[in-house]
Parts: sequence; C-alpha cells; structure tokens
Amino acid sequence: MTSTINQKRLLAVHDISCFGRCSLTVALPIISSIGVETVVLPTAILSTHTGGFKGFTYRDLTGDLNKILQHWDTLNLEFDAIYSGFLGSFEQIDIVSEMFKKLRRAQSIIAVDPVMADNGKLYTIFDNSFPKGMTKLCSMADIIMPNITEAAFMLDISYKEGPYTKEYIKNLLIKLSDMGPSRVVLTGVYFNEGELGAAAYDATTGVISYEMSPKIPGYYHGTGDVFGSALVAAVVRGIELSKAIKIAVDFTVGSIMRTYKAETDIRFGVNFEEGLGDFIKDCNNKLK
Ligand code: PXL
Repeated sequence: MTSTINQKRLLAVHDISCFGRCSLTVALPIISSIGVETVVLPTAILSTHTGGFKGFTYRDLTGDLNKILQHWDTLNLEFDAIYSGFLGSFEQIDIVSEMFKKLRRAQSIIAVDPVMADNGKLYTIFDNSFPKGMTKLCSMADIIMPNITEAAFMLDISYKEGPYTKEYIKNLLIKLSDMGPSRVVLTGVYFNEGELGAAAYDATTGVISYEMSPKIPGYYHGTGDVFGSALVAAVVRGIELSKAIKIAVDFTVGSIMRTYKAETDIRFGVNFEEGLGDFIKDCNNKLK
C-alpha cells in the first residue's frame, strides 16, 4: 500500500523524550509541516532527554519494535524514506538494520543520524562498543549526519577541537562517504571561533558545500534533531542537498536565537515552533 499519489511517506525511528524538545517530539512536527506523512517507530520513552536532567525515567521499547514491524508486514506499507536517530542499544541497531534491508526500495532514502556523542565524548548511557554498531548502520544509509565527535568515533580517529581547516573537513566527509553513504552532512563545523555550521558532500556529484552562521553562545539541547529533521524533510521533498542544508541551518539558527533571547534553560530545547512558518515558506520557494 503506497501513500497518496504524490505525498511522501517517511518513517521516523527515534525515542520519545516527553519533555525537552528532541527526537520524535521534534521530528514529527517539523517533517509533517512540509506535507510529508510521518510514521513513527518509538525506540524508548523517557521523561526527559538525557542531557542535563537528573532522575529521568527510561522505558526501553526494544521488545515492541519487532512486534510493530510484524503487524506492519500485514499492511504492506511502503516508505519513501526512513530516518533513524537515537537508538538505545546494540539490539535496536540490529533491528533497525534488518528493517532497512527489508523495507528499502530502489527510490527510498535511508537517513541515519548516529546520535551517540558530542564534544569529544560518548553520551554516558553508551559504552565504547556502541560506535561500531552505529558505523555499521551508517554504512547502509544514503545520507548520514554525524557531528564531528561522532565522525571521529566512526572513523576511529581521535577527536580534534576546532577551528578546523577546509582540508580537514573535506577529508572527514570523503572518508565517511567511503563507508557507504553517498551523501554526508557534518554538523558542528567551524573555520573560526565566531561561526558554526554544517558541511555537506554529495559523492554522486562530487560537490562539497558549507553553510556557516554566526555562533550563538550556549549549548542548546535537541538542535541536532531540529537540524536533522529539517534537512531530511527538505531532501525527501526533492530539494537538492546544498539547498537543504541552507534551509536546515537557517531554521536551526533561528530557533536557537529565539531561545537565547528568551533566556530559556538550555536543557529545555529550542523554540523551533515559531519558525515553522518560515521553514515552510523556504521549502516552498525552493520547490517552485
Ligand atoms: O537529541 C539527541 C537525543 C535524543 N534522545 C535522547 C537524548 C538525546 C541527546 O542527549 O538524550 C534520549
């Protein structure tokens, strides 16, 4: 059963962090906002994300994933894209990689955000073997969007703090693409202290593009998911990668700026909601 004639259907595989604006609570509204049907496969339910809150609850849904997928088998669902993010265990990585093999069609886009690390460190809930699993998953993807720390873990090189050189970033992009994905988007890129942005490599065209923006002070949670969701949504709608990263950077930076001005607690995620109108307009302008 395919989706309605022109509407794209995407499957988002992330956790639900009830409070804190990341993963599914971000992916679902952003991707839906530009007309993409967004089906969800929740990997876990947490009271909040794990970034800075004490005492959060964690209900692992590994045992439910295969049951949900088995039921979907009876419906013959087809997806134009699958977008995975936070996965809580090796077992979940295995289930998702099996799902990629089973559900992928010639035209479908598999996008993986290997959420596991930042600022040179693995998130505390993961052990040192986790990056191997994420590397395997990324090798099956068409698009991956690691930050520089995740890239270093996957390439098994030591993490290097910026500012970076274009040569260094280009080398990371190409090595990551050599693992399998034809399109690589690297976040947390900067060439001087006053800026921050993303770099993208499309191996099918050989084009490398950069999208930089002035750096806003503070480290805001969930921004990787805001960026990733906007990027994947734009690409699934048919917007070319270099244009999609501009749209996604603008949307993310606008969300951070609104949150910074409001002096919101950095753990509470960013105010992307009030930027959705402009995001929809930006996408529509590129689709004209
Ligand atoms: O935003 C990435 C993310 C998603 N889900 C959970 C997290 C994090 C980052 O910390 O803790 C549960």
